[in-house]
Amino acid sequence: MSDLKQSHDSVLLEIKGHVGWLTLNRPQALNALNASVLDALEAHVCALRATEGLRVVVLTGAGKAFVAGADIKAMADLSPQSAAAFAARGHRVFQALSDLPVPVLAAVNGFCLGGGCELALSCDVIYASDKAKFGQPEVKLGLIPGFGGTQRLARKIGPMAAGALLFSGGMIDAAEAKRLGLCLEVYSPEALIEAVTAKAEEIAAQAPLAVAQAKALLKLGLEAPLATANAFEAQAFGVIFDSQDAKEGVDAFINKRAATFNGR
Ligand code: DAK
Repeated sequence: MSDLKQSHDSVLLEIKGHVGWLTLNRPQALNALNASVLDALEAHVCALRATEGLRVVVLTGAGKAFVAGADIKAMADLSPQSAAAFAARGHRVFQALSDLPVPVLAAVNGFCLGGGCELALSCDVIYASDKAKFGQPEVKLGLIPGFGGTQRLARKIGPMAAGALLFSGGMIDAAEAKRLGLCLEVYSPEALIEAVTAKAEEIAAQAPLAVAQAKALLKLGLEAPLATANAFEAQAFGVIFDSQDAKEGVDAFINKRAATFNGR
């Protein structure tokens, strides 16, 4: 895959090898989510879905924030109908990101609040810098989360810890987020991107069909009864077992050589 850069100004997309990098790019507003950010994100997610050879996506923020929430100034004058439409739009874009067939990693470089926390929660794995601050401060504004926070947070860290964050609107640091399972690893700000690049490349080196199937089954299993999800796993195992990459991986192991996967 060749390297490629695309810009919709408020969100940048760069393809580096098999990895798609999305960078929220409104640092002057701490990358707050307005309609144009959602539009740009949606356009890039759509482009990523159609990108051949894509194996991983990483989402991060420019400047000192990942995303400091929905754009409070832009939201101030919305009618209830427009507010509901804005929330539905965010849900659709976040779901499209979450539904990408490749793993999506969040590299949370700073403030990760409200809609920003909800955006990170739409990713498969969250890594953070030790400067990151997480929270759902909506109740401080007289609001509730509008992009899935009341649902995805509890699924990620359990209803009690989620409730503590949702009811207080308080911020927690990256160490506390890690303790609660809201991020997986914490790095120094200087080390974050290098570390997440290494994680992304590690994933990109694995058999793409198997990785995609593992993601799909993981997500299915969060919604479906265990017996149903296990039945899907057994079925998918048979399909993957017949792939060229499975033959290559097993042959490489037996012959003590490195496997080369081609996604077929
Ligand atoms: N929206 C708009 N502008 C923001 C912003 C935000 N969420 N966060 C920061 N900014 C802007 C600041 O206003 C400031 O702009 P200027 O004054 O320079 O023009 C600039 O970014 C730099 O911010 P600060 O000067 O405040 O930076 P500090 O380091 O001093 O403070 C901070 C950082 C993150 C603690 C502070 O900026 C802050 O408290 N930000 C707001 C955090 C927050 O409450 N976020 C919103 C969470 S609620 C819904 C849809 C979605 C949602 C709800 C409903 N419906 C459709 C109804 C979700 C809502 C949320 O996300």
